[in-house]
Parts: sequence; structure tokens; C-alpha cells
Amino acid sequence: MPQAAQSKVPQRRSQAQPQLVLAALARAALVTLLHTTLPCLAVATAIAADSNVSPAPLSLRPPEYLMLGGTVLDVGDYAVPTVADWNRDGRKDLVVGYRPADKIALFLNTGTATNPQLAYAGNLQAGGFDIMVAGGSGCGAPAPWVGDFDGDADLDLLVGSAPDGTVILFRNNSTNTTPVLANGTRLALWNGDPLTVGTYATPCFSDWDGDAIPDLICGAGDGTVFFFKNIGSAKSPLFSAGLRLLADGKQLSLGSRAVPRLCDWDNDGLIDLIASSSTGVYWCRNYGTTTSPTLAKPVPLTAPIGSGQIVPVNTSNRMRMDLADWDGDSLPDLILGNTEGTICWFQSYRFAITMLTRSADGQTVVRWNSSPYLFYSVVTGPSVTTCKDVVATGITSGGTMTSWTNRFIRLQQFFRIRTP
Ligand SMILES: [Ca+2]
Ligand SMILES: [Ca+2]
Ligand SMILES: [Ca+2]
Ligand SMILES: [Ca+2]
Repeated sequence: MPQAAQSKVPQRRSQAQPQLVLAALARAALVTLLHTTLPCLAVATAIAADSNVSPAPLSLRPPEYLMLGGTVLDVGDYAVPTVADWNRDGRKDLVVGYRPADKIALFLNTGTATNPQLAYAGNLQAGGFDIMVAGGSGCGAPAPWVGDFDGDADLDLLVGSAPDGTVILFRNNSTNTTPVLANGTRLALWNGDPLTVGTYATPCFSDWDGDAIPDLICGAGDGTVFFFKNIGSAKSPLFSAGLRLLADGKQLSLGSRAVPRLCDWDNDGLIDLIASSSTGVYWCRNYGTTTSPTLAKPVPLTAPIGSGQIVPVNTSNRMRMDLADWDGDSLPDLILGNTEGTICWFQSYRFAITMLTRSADGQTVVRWNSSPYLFYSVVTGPSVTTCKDVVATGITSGGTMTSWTNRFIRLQQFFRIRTP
């Protein structure tokens, strides 16, 4: 049963690269932002066009705990969360595997699509009883994934098992808005052999190789990530033998307890891998093609802390992640279950100049997407390459958007926003 928890402050480590945004003063109000890849350098050119459309990795704002009523939501131990609209009412709900009960709790969203409020709705059941997937010793809570597994447009449940690394399918054959799950069956390979990743299976079902047929992507206890290609169909999945994903030309290993999700994190049209492990949360950029993904080496996701630094995400030593647009702004947010049973969410945003104008009386207004805790500097110059004059520092951001206004000076043709 969920219980109220003491408020605990997530712990994080080390420092990350500062981020930069360059912008040229536009004759028109709109700017185009042209982003490069890490270290998060972004350049804006002074042409009238749609703003902020180019590839750029998402940034994260500081974490907040998911709440249950007025207290921090706490399912027990080793929370493994996933987000889905379980009762099909247009509002995302929360599904969480937890220990020591080895069950899966459901929290329905009684708020709105943009401001979720959670209410405990019991444990998920199959065949009339609470689903229980024994975790053995340690931190192996059931690892749920919710989605349409058999192409009949309703929601099924996959659960990763810790002791044997298998994946259990609970099929939903109900036509009601709320799923009614049949008893579980373990997934197998095409030839009937057992499907397993060894230990600590964390499944998701998503198309990896661009053939529009969802595949099984599954994290493993040894920190690797398996790809089981679906050689059947969307309605009748059939899995080939598992292959461990590569990154930077070698087997991807994130340390231990990998949890993978697929998402185009930098908006370049190619699905990337985002995965948590017991050491952090990582982005492996796909620099291959849609049908032949090639992953770059893992880059830690970062978020600001109260001191104004940007540090790698690390909320506990048994982190298990999901990606979901928790606040309804169309950008995927990071949902992170913790050792002690709590769950944090990190709101994502694109660090970018969103407005650049010059008024008739010579006032320049620069506005950018920002994050709490961070301090910003404004740098100007007559060209992109000579944009080096620091004209303002220590600009605080209490929220999600920050503006700087100053009298226009002739040589201030280009603007750059950076942290610090
Ligand atoms: Ca719902
Ligand atoms: Ca596929
Ligand atoms: Ca991408
Ligand atoms: Ca969002």
C-alpha cells in the first residue's frame, strides 16, 4: 500500500557542461534557431522564419516528487514506474511496480492532462487476483510497461521479472475503457525457446528498426540493453533471438539495472535511446538511419540543483526511469522511480531563444526558455564569431521563461545566452 513519505532530497553528483545559445538580432520578430549537438551549442540566424524548429537535445528542469494528496507518493521500495492512460479518459495515469509486495500499483489521474493529480486505485489484477511477480532477493520489483501488444488497439501489460530476466504478457481482451487482464504468459522466442535477458528484465515495446512493427527492447541487470526483433506482425508478435545493442561501436553497458526507452531526444527525426541505470540516466544519440540505428556513446542527462550548477541526474542508487509527457506540453519528461519508493519527475524543455525584438525606441528584448536555479549571462557582438562582449551576468530564472531588456547599441547585432 502507498504510504506518506518523509520529504527526501534527491542526491546528485559532479558538474556538467554549460549551455550556450547564440542569436542574431532579427529585423523581424521571429528567429530560426540552428542547433548543433552536445555540448549544447545553439546558433540563431537573423532570418524571419518559424522559431525553434531545428534539432536540439532536450534539457531538464529540477526534479519534483510526484505527490499523493498532500504527501510525497511512496509505494514501498524500489519503485519501477511507467505512465499510461490506463482508463482511457485522456489523462495519463501512473503504474508502479514495487517491493516488498512484488505487486504493481495503479494511480489514476483525477486532475487534468496538464496538471495531474494522483489517486490510489489498488493493485493491477489478472484473473481476479493482484498480479505478483516475485522479485527474489534485492531490488527486483516488477517492471511494468503498458501499451498495445497485439495490435487490437487496447492496452496490454508487460512485466519484466527480476530473478530470471523473463517478460510476462498480461493480455487485455476487454472492450471496456478499463483493461481487464488475462492471466500472464511468459514471452518466448520464435522457436519456442525462453526469452530472457538474464536478470532484471525491463521491457518496452517500440519500433527500433523502422519497419513500423514494434519490437521488444529490454534492459538487463548487467546494464546492457537487448533488442528482440519482431519478425511477426503488429497483431501477432514473434521475436527473433535477442541482440545486445551497441553504442560507440561496442556493446552498450550502463553499469547495472538498465531501463531503456526509445525517444527522439534531439528532434532530428531519428529515434534515440534513453536509458537509466544505477549510476544515472543516459542519452545515446542515433546518428545512423531510421532502419539502421547507430548509437553514440552514452551521455548523462543533467539537471540544475539549488546552487545553480547543472549536474548529472542521480536521485538514488536503484533508479528506474520512464519517459512520458507528464505536463501535456508535447515534450517527453523524465519519470524516475527511486530506491525508497518515491518517484521524481523532471520537466523537459528546449533551451532556446524564443523571442528577439527591437522596439522603435531602441529597446532590445531577448527571451529564452529557462530553468529554476540557473543564472544566465547575455553576450553580444557584431557577428556570430565575434559575439564575446558580456553585457549582463547573474540574471536569475525563477521559472520557465526569462527576459532581458536593454537599450539597443549599434554593435549588438548578435546575442548569446549562456549559463552561467
Ligand atoms: Ca487516465
Ligand atoms: Ca520493428
Ligand atoms: Ca534523435
Ligand atoms: Ca512535458
